[in-house]
Formats: sequence, C-alpha cells, structure tokens
Amino acid sequence: MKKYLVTGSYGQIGMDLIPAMLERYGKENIVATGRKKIPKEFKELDVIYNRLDIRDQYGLRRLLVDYDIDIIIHNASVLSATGERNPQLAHSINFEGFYNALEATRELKLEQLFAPSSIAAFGPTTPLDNTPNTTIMEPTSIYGISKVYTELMGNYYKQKYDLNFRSLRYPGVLSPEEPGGGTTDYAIWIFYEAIKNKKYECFLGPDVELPMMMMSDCLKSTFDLIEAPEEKLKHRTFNVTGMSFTPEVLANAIKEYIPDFEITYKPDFRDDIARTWPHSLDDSTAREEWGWDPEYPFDKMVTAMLDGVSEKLGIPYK
Ligand code: AKB
Repeated sequence: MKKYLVTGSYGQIGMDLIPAMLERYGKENIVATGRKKIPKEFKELDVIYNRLDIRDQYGLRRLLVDYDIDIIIHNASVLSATGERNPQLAHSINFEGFYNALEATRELKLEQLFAPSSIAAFGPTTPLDNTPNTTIMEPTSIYGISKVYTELMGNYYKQKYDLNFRSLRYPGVLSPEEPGGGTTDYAIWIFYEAIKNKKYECFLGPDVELPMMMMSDCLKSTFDLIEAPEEKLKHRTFNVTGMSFTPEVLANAIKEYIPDFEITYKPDFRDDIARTWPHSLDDSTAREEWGWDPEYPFDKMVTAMLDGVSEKLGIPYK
C-alpha cells in the first residue's frame, strides 16, 4: 500500500476526500495536514493529522520523511474570491506552497504529486463554450494565475526530472459541506439559504453559466487519475466536468421542491471573475486517456444537495 500526505485537508474537498481515502487506502496510510488544529470530524475518525503551513518547506520534508510518504495530494490553496481580497496571501500560499511540494517531491524522489488546477486557469481570451483541454490560458485572477503556474511547473518538472505530476481542472465542486472563499460557492449557499430562509441574494448575475460537478464525481476523478497507469497518460492536466448551469436555472430547479423560494441578484466582484471562466468544458481528453465518466447529472445533484444540506441543518425542506 502506498502512503499519502494531503495538504489543505480540512477544506471543502478535504472534508470528504479524507474519509474516502481512509476507506480506500486504510487509515495507517493517510496523513492529513493543515494550518489549523485537527477538525472534530477527523478526530472522530482517528485520522493521523499534523499541523503544517505549506510554506514551511522544512516542516513538509520532515513529515514526508517521518511517515515515509509516496504520494502528495496538494490541496492547500487560497481560492478565487479570497485571492482577490488578498492577492499577497494567495501568492505566498499558492505559489510558494506548490513550489515546496514540487521540490520536496523531486528531492525525496516521491512517486507522485497530485495538485488540482481549476477552471480559473482559463480567462477571457479562452473559448468559453465547451473549452478544450488545450487552449489559450490567460487568466485575470491571482488564483487563476497560480493555477497556470501549477500546471506549467508540473509539466516542466515532468519533462526535466521525470517527476510524476498529475492535475485536474476542477470546476465548482458541490457538496453539503460549507465552502469558503470561492466564486462557485453560490451554488452551495443557495441550498443553505433556500432551506433556512426561503430566499437567497446571489453574488453572481442570473445568466452566469459555469461548469460544476458533484463531490462524489470530484473524488472519483481524483482517484481515477492518481491510480491511472502512467503509460495511458499523454497529458498531465485534464478538464473534468459533470454539468453546467446558471444561478437562474438552479433557482428554478430548487423552486420545484421549495415553491416559495425567492432569489434576488446583487452581483459583486465575484461576478466579474466568473464571467472570465468557461461556461462548459470539453472533458474528452480525460475520457479518452483514463476513462473519465461522471455519475451525477443536474437533476440528481439538486435532490442530493437538498437532502444533504437539509440533514446538515436539521431542517426538513419538504
Ligand atoms: C473557486 O470558485 O474559486 C473554486 C474553483 C472553481 O476553483 N471553486
């Protein structure tokens, strides 16, 4: 069994990724890390957890050596909205943090570095409908620029040092877990507010179409790529998506279950960011090279989110 170290493990993705990894790979093979103290959910699962600021290259190396790690899953990242509020913080965590993970993987000759990219790596000059895997990438957010850096440096280390870098361009990832700091977060908060208050003021305009995927598909794509045989991969980074929708379409779908739900729109700086991102992704490269096949269509996502958020809040929506 391989041993995995996960950075940024208590973020929205980590909160589901870590339990899924415990089940898939065994508790003794997973080391979760993050800047804060261990979350209670991880304590209950008896997760091996260490505090680590990814900018601390010596701390990172010590953990990699002490636990004899084979693969890093580098999820620590400041997301798009927080990044625009604090570009200096985004720069130090996203650029320095990724560089530390990359260099540690090279120096310690680890087996693989998986680090997610994002739809944010694209920008206003990218063809935004059915965006191809290989295309123009001129993002305008600091988060997007850091993801292009991640992709290009990963490619460079693969070419120069044969480092096994792999990456997925995650779209908005949907789960009942509370998100933080992203532009696609509206598509989760809308469920919280619909169930709690029957109204939601959306920070994106009604017509902003973005690609999204359900968390279980996000985890499936991550495991599938990490475990894909090297000889199948012609690329290092892949578009993956499950569906695309606008706030208006999502609000109408929620209204079918909560008829008195009302949405209003007050677009802010996150609307400007979102309008530079793809409306939909072409994920055929992932399908061809390692068999990517998402399970969650839009309708199934809506009922799963209503059920999951309602359970989390302890408030029935029916
Ligand atoms: C964000 O909105 O910043 C993230 C992303 C699309 O990478 N969810």
